[in-house]
Amino acid sequence: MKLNRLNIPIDVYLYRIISTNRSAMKKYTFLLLFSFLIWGNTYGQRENVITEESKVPEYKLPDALTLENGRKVKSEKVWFNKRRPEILKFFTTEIYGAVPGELGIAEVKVWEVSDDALNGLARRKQISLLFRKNNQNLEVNVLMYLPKTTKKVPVFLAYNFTGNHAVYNDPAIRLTESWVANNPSVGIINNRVTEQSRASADDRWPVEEIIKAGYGLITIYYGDVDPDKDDFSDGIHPFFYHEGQTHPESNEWGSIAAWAWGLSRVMDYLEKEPLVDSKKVAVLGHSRLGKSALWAGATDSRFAMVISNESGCGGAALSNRKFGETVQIINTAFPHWFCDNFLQYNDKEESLPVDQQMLLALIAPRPLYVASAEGDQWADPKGEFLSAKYASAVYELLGTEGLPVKEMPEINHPVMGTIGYHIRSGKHDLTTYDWKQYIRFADKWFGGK
Ligand code: GTR
Repeated sequence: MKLNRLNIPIDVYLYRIISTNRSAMKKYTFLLLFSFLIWGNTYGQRENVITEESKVPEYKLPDALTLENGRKVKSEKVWFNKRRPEILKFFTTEIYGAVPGELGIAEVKVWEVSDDALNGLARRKQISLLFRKNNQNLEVNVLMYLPKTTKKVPVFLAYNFTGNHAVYNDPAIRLTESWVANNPSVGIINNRVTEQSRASADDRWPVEEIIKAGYGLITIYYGDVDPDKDDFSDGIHPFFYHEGQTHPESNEWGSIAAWAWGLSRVMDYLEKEPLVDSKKVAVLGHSRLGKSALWAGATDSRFAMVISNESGCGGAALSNRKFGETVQIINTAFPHWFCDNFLQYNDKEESLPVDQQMLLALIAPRPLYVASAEGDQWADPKGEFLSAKYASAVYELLGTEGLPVKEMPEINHPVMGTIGYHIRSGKHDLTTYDWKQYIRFADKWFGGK
């Protein structure tokens, strides 16, 4: 991904133009590209993006272990019965948005099962989960690579960004037919993928290593559930509209909550899948999909482990530090990710009664891994670390260690308690180094092969 000198992905700026004004984009491509590059480079100064630690404002974090009525939480019972529901309610109605109803899987279509994937090393299974309501249909394609054993296997469940066919060089993987953001360099044209798109993201998915370590990989394209554009007429949202409605209510779900909902529906399926140990599902996501994985872990305790890879603002990073991407910036660039109520907190992070350490605390006492990258200052690595550190108070109350260190570890020195953390060298990405740590973490908590 191309970055400017503030490490702000340029796709943030181009994204909105591509998705909202495609004909203008075609006509003025070069002019737009040029002006947006300039904009990207000066954005930091114009918007006062904080990129130095000395500029971080003083802040006082809301306390996960103090009830709204001011009393301290001192027992597991008060945490689970009172405080956790308070926090969950706030995140639900003011940040990510509530799912407006229930909708189960109408049908599971099995496309194929093969025992001969990865040169005989793995099983491959491709299915679709079909959702139906009021003449509307949604198809979520699930790709599974599983170790060949007679036992049910632990798995990593993760969304991919451009379609299942992009994760591995395997001609048997079905090409997605969903809308995908244009990227001619990997053959995505007119929002449709082509043969050229195969394996275009395979550097993010070390499938063979995952299988050899004894884990399955289950992946879905996030756009199957909700295409990533500021358009609430497609994806899962319209399934729940009352007559005449075209947009969720201000306390109802944005796209992150929709993607988290999709992960839970895959979990519904996995509970019935004989090849998978549904008690050992680690939900993982990178960046915006890391935000979704965290929200899925917070709202659905069936996920036994949660892994946030560089999820940043609205994910693991503390909002009150206002370092790198802020609430205002994210709500402006991606107005569809959160619920509309969240707009009230633009540039008013200090008025939030929660911060993101409390999102992490909702996952306690389940194992949680937060990862940062040195070159990803936009996501505020220190804010991600501090969030994991402060969430530990809840883990400790629940009788488990949380993060095993108090200071931020050195680059490429992972630490692993019930909460794991690393900051690696390199840029904003999901790398084999990251996966190696997640496999070690899963070995620690799921018991290895
Ligand atoms: C960026 C956005 C981040 C992060 C990232 C990604 O453009 O500012 O919050 O989610 O996208 O998903 O790659």
